[in-house]
Amino acid sequence: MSTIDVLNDESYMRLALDMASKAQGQTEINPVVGCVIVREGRIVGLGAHLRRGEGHAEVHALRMAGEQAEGATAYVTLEPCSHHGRTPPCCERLIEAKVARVVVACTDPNPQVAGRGLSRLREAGIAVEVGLLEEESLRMNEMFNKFIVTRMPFVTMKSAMTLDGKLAAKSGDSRYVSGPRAREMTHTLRHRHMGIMVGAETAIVDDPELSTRLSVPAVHPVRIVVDAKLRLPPEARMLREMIAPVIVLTVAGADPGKRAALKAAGAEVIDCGDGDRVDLALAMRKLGEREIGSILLEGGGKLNGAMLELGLIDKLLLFVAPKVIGGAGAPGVFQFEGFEKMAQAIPFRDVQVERIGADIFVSGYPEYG
Ligand code: AOF
Ligand code: ZN
Repeated sequence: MSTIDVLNDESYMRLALDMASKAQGQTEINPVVGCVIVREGRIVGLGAHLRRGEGHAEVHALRMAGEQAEGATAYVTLEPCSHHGRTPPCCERLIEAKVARVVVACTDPNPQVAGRGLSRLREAGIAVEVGLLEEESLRMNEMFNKFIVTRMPFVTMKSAMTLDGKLAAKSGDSRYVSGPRAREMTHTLRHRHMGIMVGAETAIVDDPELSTRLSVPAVHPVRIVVDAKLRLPPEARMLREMIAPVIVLTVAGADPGKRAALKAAGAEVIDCGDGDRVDLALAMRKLGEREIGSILLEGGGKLNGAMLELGLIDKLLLFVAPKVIGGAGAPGVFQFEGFEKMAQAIPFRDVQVERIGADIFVSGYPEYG
């Protein structure tokens, strides 16, 4: 931002987006939404949706504005809702408050809303404008946008690899591949996702807690382990530290004794198919049914490869550490059958590159053919 933040529609919408962005990770499957109400050159109300089941952004902002909402402009990062969900429709609240103008960043993809909120406001004679900072708002809610339409969790794969594509040394040692700033970002990502998923191999070798550790308190995701053979020991650290639920994804034929032991240790064990391997597409559907709307996938290489091969990864975040570890047996970041021809490679779109401390940070969205 420059020294003088010129006041205009965009600057008020940016304030609403900033408020929304800080609530990422605390609204479960709900979107993050911010609202700013301005009348005659003064901000008279501010609000953000902070928790599922509680007030929407507009409701908080309108309550603060009180009678000053009459004739005011409301800036909202998402189309005001038109449905009776856990809370009554926001568009009716805006109409009752006699707001004159509503500026919206993007429409709500929720099939129960999808434009109805906007038409309701227009019918009531309110001036409605849509599309201001739309890209930012869409990106901020990319996980909600997928889940609300497909009921499948949005999967962000995050990994750290060496320049030669390795997750660890041949001994299995992986502390640490990337630098401290990259690791802080990882913990912020854990806060922002409802689940964190690893393979049994990683869970056994690293014995991770899979918690969110930041300099401020943060939300811990549900810990999910893909474990067809139920190799996760009941005394694993994540089961000893019950800071959040543990879900073990397995198959119908898994050993009943091990199943009972994991359950006794506090894990929820979910069957995903009756083959030798966990049916990952079915697993995603079952997690979606449990309203786990977003998952941070933190590998290993086999799970990353399998998820990519099945088209189940929505977004990739990769820290590339400027070092080479070598070793034919050292695990690679994506392990799967692979393709014969370079032309068959899975391309990524909207790729961005940044330096994070000493590391190179690459993000992008896989495009499945
Ligand atoms: C808004 N403002 O601040 C939010 C909206 O279960 P409910 O009642 O909270 O409804 C959730 C749905 O409402 C959610 O799927 C999305 O369509 C919309 N979220 N709408 O006008 C808000 N959080
Ligand atoms: Zn609403």
